[in-house]
Amino acid sequence: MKYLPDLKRHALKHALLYLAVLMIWLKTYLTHRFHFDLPVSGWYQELILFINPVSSILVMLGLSLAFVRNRSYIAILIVSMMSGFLLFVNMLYYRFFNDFITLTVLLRSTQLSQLRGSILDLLRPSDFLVFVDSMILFILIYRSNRRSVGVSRTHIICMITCAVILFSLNLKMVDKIRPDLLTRTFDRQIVVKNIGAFNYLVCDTLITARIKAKIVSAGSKDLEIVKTYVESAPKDVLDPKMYGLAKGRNVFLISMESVQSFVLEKKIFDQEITPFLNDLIKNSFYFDQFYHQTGHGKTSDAEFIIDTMLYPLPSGAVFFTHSQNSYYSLPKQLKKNGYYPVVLHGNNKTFWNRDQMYKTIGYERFFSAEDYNITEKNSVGWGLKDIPFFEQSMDKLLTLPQPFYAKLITLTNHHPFELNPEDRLIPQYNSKSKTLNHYIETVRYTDEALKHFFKRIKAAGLYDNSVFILYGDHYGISKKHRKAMAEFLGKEKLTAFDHVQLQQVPLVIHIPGVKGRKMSVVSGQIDLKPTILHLLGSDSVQGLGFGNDLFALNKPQFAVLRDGSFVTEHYIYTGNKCYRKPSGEKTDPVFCEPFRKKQQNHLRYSDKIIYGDLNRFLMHEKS
Ligand code: GP9
Ligand code: MN
Repeated sequence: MKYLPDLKRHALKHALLYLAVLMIWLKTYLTHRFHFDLPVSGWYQELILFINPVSSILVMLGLSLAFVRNRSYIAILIVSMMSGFLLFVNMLYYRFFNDFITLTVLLRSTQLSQLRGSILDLLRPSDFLVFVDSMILFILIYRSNRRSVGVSRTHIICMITCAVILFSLNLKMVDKIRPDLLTRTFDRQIVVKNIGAFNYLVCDTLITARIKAKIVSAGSKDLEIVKTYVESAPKDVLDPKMYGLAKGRNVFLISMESVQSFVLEKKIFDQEITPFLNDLIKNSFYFDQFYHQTGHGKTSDAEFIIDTMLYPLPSGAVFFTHSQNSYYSLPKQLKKNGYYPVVLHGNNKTFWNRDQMYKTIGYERFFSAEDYNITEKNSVGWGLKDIPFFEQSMDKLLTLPQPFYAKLITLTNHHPFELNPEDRLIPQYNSKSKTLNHYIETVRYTDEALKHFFKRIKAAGLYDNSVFILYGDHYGISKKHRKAMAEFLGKEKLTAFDHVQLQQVPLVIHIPGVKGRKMSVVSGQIDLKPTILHLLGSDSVQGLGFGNDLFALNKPQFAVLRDGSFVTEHYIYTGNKCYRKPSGEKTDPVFCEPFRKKQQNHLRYSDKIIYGDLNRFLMHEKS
């Protein structure tokens, strides 16, 4: 009780500081809630959104007070104005780009200057409310005769400590619904929703600084090492029957969400899971030993591998971490050959940082969620269903200059594999894993969507002059479901060997007018860039990379997975053990040894190219 008067005196003395915290907090929350379109559902997410601004506000105030301790009121005013400015710019930026500001964007003038042109159109009177607290504070400070109340070092330490505790609490709460949010960043919208725009700006700046430091420390000597290695590999001996076979045709590159090879040519209750694909592969080049090589970046990793002929990173999504690097990419090279490269995908454009990375990689246009008519009726699970996605994509494709290189990314067959009753086209499988049972249904739906799409393409007269490349992006059924998978595959149990084999995803290259055949060649997504370029009649593959033309007469039977496992014609290496194919028996590691060096070099040098942004030196050499 005897502390009460002390507390009261303390509160009165620091009233302005508390008032500032409250006002900045409130305006930040309200801006996040009502100006950004953040998908908040349920009280828990609402609570996270409400509390997440406090830690960053305390840090800003603490630091500002530490710098101008004898002018504490001015320090408070500066923070209030600065937070208002950041919110203001973020609101305008969000309205224009549907995305949040990062330091890279703030420092790179191109995007902000785009904004400058339409600033008047974007402004709303309510935007200025973010400066009301600064005005109130200014009046209060002006009216009082003082410019400062003593803020001790202890106060400042207390504020920063509170901020750290609050931020940790914030992350703990988020971890319950989004594990590894920061290390496995996949969507800026979701990160901002969970930690707030200020914290995001700081985290992104720190991560970017660490990445930049690595890039700066890399030199052209590193490039020489990698170059020597890559150039020492045997050159592709091209198959003259395949080279230029699809020259001048439009390219449809279709990413089939989570489709693994085990569903193809397979029946349940006497019904095919992928009837359309099963028919298509009869008239196509079908690669039945093709592996996905993705890591944390899942779909985006697959896209990265195909477009750059580099491996994704051992941790994090390269689409997020290295979207500012220089890349020799498939879209850029195709553009030089007169192609128009585009991407079509019915999800948010910020997901996997696609909006930024696609610019870097050289796409001319990205049709994302905002370009599609997405309603509750035509959506399920992650968003727009595959059939309406393909249907709406058709109208967009017809407006494109030809020849085009169009990547279409499907979505319905995404975990947790939800489907509306009317889209269930196969009886439900009856394993103990609900996930596997639902997966089979959604794969069947995606197969149907592909059938419709091909029909529409034929009707639009686009079919004959096109080439179609369909690939599974990564696994959909994780190790967790191994019991049900073993039962599905008619095995007693699944071994590490089987697990690697389950990383096979379908690759179908369909060239209308060409019969095609089954291609049993051990290969991976990394091989697609040279394959596509050669099919289109481009003989040089620009940039350093690790793939080989799938039709090359000397194609090495080799695929490296991102976890370090690898597959050769006769062996599989995983978890430091060597297995013989096809039996899966463990065998002497000496058999795998000759390929192990190659696997290590591939991953090590690919990482080196990305971490050191080595292509910039190569581009410099060439210019
Ligand atoms: C999201 C879609 C799915 O846009 O590509 O992403 P995933 O989780 O499979 O990487
Ligand atoms: Mn995916």
